[in-house]
Amino acid sequence: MANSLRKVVSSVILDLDGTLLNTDGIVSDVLKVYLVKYGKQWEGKTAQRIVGKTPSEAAAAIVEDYELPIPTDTLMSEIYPLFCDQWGSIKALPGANRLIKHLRGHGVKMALASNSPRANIEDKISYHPGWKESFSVIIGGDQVTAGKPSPEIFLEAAKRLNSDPSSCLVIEDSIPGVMAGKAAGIEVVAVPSLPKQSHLYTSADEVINSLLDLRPEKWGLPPFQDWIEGTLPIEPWHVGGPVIKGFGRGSKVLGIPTANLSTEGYSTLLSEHSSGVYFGWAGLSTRGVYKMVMSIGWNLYFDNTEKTIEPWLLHDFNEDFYGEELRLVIVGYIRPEANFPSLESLIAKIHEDREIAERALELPLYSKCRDDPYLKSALPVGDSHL
Ligand code: ADP
Ligand code: RBF
Ligand code: MG
Repeated sequence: MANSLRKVVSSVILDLDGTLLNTDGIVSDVLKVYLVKYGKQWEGKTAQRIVGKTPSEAAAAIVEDYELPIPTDTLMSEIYPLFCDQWGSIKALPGANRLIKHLRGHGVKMALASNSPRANIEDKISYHPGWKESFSVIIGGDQVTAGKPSPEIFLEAAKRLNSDPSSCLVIEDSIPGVMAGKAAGIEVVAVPSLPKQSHLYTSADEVINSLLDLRPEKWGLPPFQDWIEGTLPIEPWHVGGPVIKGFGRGSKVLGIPTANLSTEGYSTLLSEHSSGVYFGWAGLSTRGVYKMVMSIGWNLYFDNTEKTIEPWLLHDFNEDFYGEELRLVIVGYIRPEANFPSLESLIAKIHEDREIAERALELPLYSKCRDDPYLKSALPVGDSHL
């Protein structure tokens, strides 16, 4: 926090795309298809140039980057219907529903302030039950004279909430959004939507990895009550496939083997989950069901180029099991992925994670998921002694 005299926040102003909604996936899906028409190929790095911009600024950046032979207006009118078709399939980001429910339940005033046009905001949130009613103020980029990074949209939101900027908190994923919030004199928590970007967010009061890591009490807001013994229960999700050779450094470098799955089949699933340390149950087709702790992400210490899942099965196998079907039921979250200064500190932290997971998985809330049929279906028929 910028100063030690803590201000008490009474209102929260949220950005929509990239903060509450996983819009980035849709943007790249649409552009991938659209650019083919002009004989161009979508490059992931363009995402960095358009995140947080107004539609016309984003369109101008695309025309420039891909040297398209059309004016910005043409691009906008051609691409708009493609976006409209996608709005129903934009998923809420991890922790978004939880945060909205929490703040609403505690009577914290909430505004939505987005660079996208008001009508589009309404369309997008209409697919998410309870969202529209939770915001007493909604402002689109077309309702102010200048979008973010201008502070105007946040100042207007604060005004309509009847709150002084000093008693507001802005939550934003983009750099223009963070700049706008700071220029408005508001404290800003940044949740970067693009990976490995946190060093660019120096003007934010705090940078967190995902909404799951927000600690409202740091801002004088009511704390979440759902953490249990160092873990956060999540809606269980499944992933599985044959165990493949990964990076080969788990057992060798860390003394902690991690059973890799091929990322090919589940890159979309992975993009829907924040990087970080999770835990749950692992079923191995010819063996049984085991406790499991894992990392999702780029494993910053090793700086992978791909987001991976690396589950450590909490059992001594004394052998490899490549090719075997592995099923995971992920039930809880422990912490964000961190960049450790030394191998020793990384290893120590992973062992702490293991202890937290081992203990938590005894709680009825988590232990009942051991019976998930998804795990059983990977096991040999009639194997009931497990
Ligand atoms: P790689 O990722 O290249 O497979 P690792 O050094 O990470 O190499 O070792 C992981 C492999 O070790 C797994 O694929 C599995 O076959 C084996 N293994 C043995 N014990 C475990 C365990 N407890 N958890 C995960 N994998 C294990
Ligand atoms: N790697 C990191 O760089 N940062 C982490 O915070 C991190 N947390 C991990 C937590 C668990 C429970 C496990 C099993 C691994 C974690 N790793 C982390 C990844 C570790 O570096 C990974 O096992 C190697 O990449 C081996 O391939
Ligand atoms: Mg591995």
